Amino acid sequence: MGRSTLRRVALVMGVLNVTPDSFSDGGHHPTVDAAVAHGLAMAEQGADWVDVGGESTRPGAAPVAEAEELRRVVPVVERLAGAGVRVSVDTRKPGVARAAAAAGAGMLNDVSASLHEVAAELGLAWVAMHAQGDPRTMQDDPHYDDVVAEVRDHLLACAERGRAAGVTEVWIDPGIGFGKTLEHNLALLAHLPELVAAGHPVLLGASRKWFLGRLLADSDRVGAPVPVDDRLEGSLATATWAFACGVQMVRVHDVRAIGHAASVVAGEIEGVAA
Ligand code: HH2
Repeated sequence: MGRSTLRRVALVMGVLNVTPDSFSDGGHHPTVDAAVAHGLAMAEQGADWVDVGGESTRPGAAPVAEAEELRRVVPVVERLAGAGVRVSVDTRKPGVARAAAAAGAGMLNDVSASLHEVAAELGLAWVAMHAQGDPRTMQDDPHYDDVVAEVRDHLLACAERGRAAGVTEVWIDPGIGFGKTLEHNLALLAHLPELVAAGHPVLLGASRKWFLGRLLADSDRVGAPVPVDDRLEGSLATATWAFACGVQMVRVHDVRAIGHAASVVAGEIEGVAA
């Protein structure tokens, strides 16, 4: 009997927020043990990376002190990396990036797109994400003349800075929901192929975000956005679209379902043995 293996050519990053207030999984993992168990479960379900964050960057979120972010993040990174999981750290603080790298993280997910020198010094892959403004106020009145061109140009400039600083693996991310209206998010999604064509691997984080709640509510003809735990179809649709556009990794909460979608849209059969 022939045997073949399905290999995914698009990657899945599982979200692990060790925070009390993240918009989707805030407070879900109140202890190190609970967070580690969820990270291991996501790896088991097929997450290629587990992204550990200790500071919410949802709209309106207040900043977290470095000591508190370290306390939340480092033990979880250490245990997951020790178990062989590829760990990314979602932080805007050089000190947290350094401690996470020492604990075994291999990627710096940087929503401030400013830590290229730290990533280079630590030998970490670096995700440069676009954001307009600070989480506390970024959704007050976001404005662009041409959101697609401005986001792309900003990310290309960041990527060049990263390369010049010596980062060997630079990812770019349009930052869905970070200082963007529903229309801005949809324009960025519609033009993903142009971002992919810019020549750097693209990461997309649309999972369970507010704009999906809004679109799903419109589809259901109800007023209030669909609740955060009920946005799977939207997360699946955006991930599938992203893979079809050539996006190389999606950052998601629902790892198993999105991994299945990745296998269908971006799977490759290899190794057919006799
Ligand atoms: N979105 C969030 C956090 N980090 N990183 C990247 N690269 N891209 C994203 O789109 C992105 C991100 C926000 O989502 P989440 O972590 O689920 O929530 P919170 O910020 O409330 O912790």
